[in-house]
This record gives sequence, structure tokens and C-alpha cells, in this order.
Amino acid sequence: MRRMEFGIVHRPKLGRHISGDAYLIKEGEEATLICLADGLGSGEKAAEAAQTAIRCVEVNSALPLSDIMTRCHRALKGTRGAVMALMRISFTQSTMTFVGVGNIGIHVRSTAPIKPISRNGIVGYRLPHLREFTFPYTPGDLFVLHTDGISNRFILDSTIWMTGTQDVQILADDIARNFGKEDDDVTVLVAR
Ligand SMILES: [Mn+2]
Repeated sequence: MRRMEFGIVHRPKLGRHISGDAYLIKEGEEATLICLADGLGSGEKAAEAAQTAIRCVEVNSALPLSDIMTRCHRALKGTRGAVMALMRISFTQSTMTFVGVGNIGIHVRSTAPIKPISRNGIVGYRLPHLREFTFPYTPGDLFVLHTDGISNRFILDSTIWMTGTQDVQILADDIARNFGKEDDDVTVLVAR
């Protein structure tokens, strides 16, 4: 059974063939886990760091988010490091949990107020004291996660208003078109 739908734009910096961003959506019966990672810099070394993070999340996906992040920190030693965010939607507990390290954007449009915060740091180098946020989740809540290839001028509510769309892929495309930078890898993931 599909509980959520996803819209994704994932494209490398202009003129590059490989993105230094990576993402994972792992859907389960009871919960869906979403991860977004941005390897430092761009190109192959950045991609290696981001993909190492994603593999680590995949292998440890049943653990609490802070534990997954701590394992990624160990796995990323010797790479360039990455900033990353982990979000789990639990359908059995009706919760959204979040842990973020470094600059990954998150915007939410939800029934209950949801305002998670990332802490400064670099996974693989300098892991901050991790804080796991838990909020109530209501089906239909809308989440947007993005790397810093999306400008911080992006505001979710006005974009939805301008777009007038309910389609998560159209929304992801519009965010990337209107707020995506050419000089950075762009990843925007819309989940509802
Ligand atoms: Mn970036």
C-alpha cells in the first residue's frame, strides 16, 4: 500500500554529469524514511560522500534517527563529509521525526505546527550534539526537503499559491525552476 506520494528533482550543477547530492526514500508498512545528503563541494568526491551516507542510512534504516546519523558520521570519515537530513513518518504512531546536520532546507505545510531545525556541523568531520524532533503527523501533510542548490528565497506557501497545484511532481518542478541555482547541484524532494 502506498501511503505517500513523492515529487523529485535531482540534477547536477550546470556542465557536470554527476551530482554531489543524493537521496533515499525507503517506504515500509509502518513508516517511511527519507534522507537527503549533500556532499561537500561538487563532482565525484562530493558524490562519493553523499552516496556513502545514503548506503549507511539504507543499511541502518530501522534504527532511531540519531543512531543512523552517528553511524553515518563514522562511515563518512575519510570522505569529504556531507550535510544531511533524516525524516521518518510513522503511520502507526502518527508522528514525524527529524534530525538534521548542516544546511538542508525543510519546509512543511501541516495540520499541527511542525518546525524542525538542523544543527550546524558536517557529518564525517564535526558532528554536533544531535537533537531529534518529534511532531504529530496527519495524512495529507506536505513536506519539502532541499539542498542548498535551492535559494533561501523559496517560501513554500507562496509557491503553492502561485502554482495552484496539488501535484507533488509539478510542485517539485516549479520549486526547482523558480529557485534552483545553476552553479550548484539541485535536489528537491516533495512528499505528501
Ligand atoms: Mn550544495
